[in-house]
Amino acid sequence: MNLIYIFADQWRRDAVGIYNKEVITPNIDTLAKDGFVFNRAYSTSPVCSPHRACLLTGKFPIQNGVFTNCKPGIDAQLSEDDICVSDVLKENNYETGYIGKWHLDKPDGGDSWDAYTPPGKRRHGFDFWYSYGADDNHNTPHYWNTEGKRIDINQWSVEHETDVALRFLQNTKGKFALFISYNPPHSPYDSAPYKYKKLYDDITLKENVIPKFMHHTGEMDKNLISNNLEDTIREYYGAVSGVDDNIGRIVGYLKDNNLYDDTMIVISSDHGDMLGSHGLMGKYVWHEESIGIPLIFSGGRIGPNQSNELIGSTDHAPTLLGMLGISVPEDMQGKDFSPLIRGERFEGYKSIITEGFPNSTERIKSFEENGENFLDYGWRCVVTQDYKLAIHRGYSFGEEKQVFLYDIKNYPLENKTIEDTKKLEELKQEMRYWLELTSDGFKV
Ligand SMILES: [Ca+2]
Repeated sequence: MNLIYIFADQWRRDAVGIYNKEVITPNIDTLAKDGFVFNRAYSTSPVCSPHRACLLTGKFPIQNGVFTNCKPGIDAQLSEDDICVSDVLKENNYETGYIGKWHLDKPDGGDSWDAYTPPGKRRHGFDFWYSYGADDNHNTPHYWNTEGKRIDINQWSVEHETDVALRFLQNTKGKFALFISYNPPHSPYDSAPYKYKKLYDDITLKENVIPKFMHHTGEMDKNLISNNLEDTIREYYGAVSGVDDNIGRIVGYLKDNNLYDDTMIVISSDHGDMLGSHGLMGKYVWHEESIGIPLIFSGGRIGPNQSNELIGSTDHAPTLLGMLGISVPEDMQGKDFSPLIRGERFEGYKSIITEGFPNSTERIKSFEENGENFLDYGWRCVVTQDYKLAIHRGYSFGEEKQVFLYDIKNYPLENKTIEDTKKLEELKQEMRYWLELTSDGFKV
């Protein structure tokens, strides 16, 4: 079976038509209807590079070393030595390809977050390469190709990357595994073609929206200074509809060329976007809008079915390999959910963990100057079917510890916390389980 893994950046779970009728995603809705839908997929560390490293290595941030975004001054990047799902696919004779945002290498210097990933080990088994590090100019994107040559383009990145993906598919000779990493609907929100934004008229704001528009890490949101939230959400949903339209082109190609039944198509994202909920924008926080992501397995004669099992970022790689009948490397920490997708006996998780760490050189320094390991701080959150516990020990040294216990079954908008000593202790115990498993020095 072939694999096409498509993920879009900053695309929250409830910005998909199957969860929110206001969002127009007919192609994804059809994949979902025919395929296997995870209703409770979570980003294990809801920010670009950490999710991506978890996705490819099947390991948690403390194990793979990517605790925050790869950016100037931060010592974090995907290790050459970690075995990624793509290394395993190449070893198993797949024609491998990566298109779009990578964001797993240290920047080349200066203020830019962008990075060139040279051919060789840093590409982790991906032979066909059409990618860049981090850059949000969605209408003037650039890429480095297989040979390492830089290419500059004047076209919406999602359309262009789909053109490149279709060319990849036309040129494949054997079984293939293609990863497509779209940057939109990531901000700046106003960059998708107008034909998509104009699909949206009245927008319903979620009841937990508070017009403050900060990032959880403390910065004001730059994208909202000259804009209003309704218009921003129109643009965000428009970008999602544009992603859907282009996913439709790929599915159409597979169907027209009798490849659909032999190709597993996975649709997902790296994390969500708060879009004003709880007064926040962006991600890097434990609320559902930030950590909840779409996850759909379709094509390849998969489904139809859906599940409320809890699944995290580290589980994608083992599950992809399981679905393709390839054994999972022993050091991948995630779980293979393929038995569940195939309808076989399966035992899921009682809870999953999601994590955020101090994210700037100044903040990291504040811990080091006080003899503390910064990786023991930030926040951890465990989610069960009905409850959520978040403990925040601060992004800088000396911040007061905060504890938030939510009843997400009865108050899914998380606009109130509950007090329940027994439940709190039960979830703390779950958190301790994950901290021990991941050799995490965070104190509950
Ligand atoms: Ca991201």
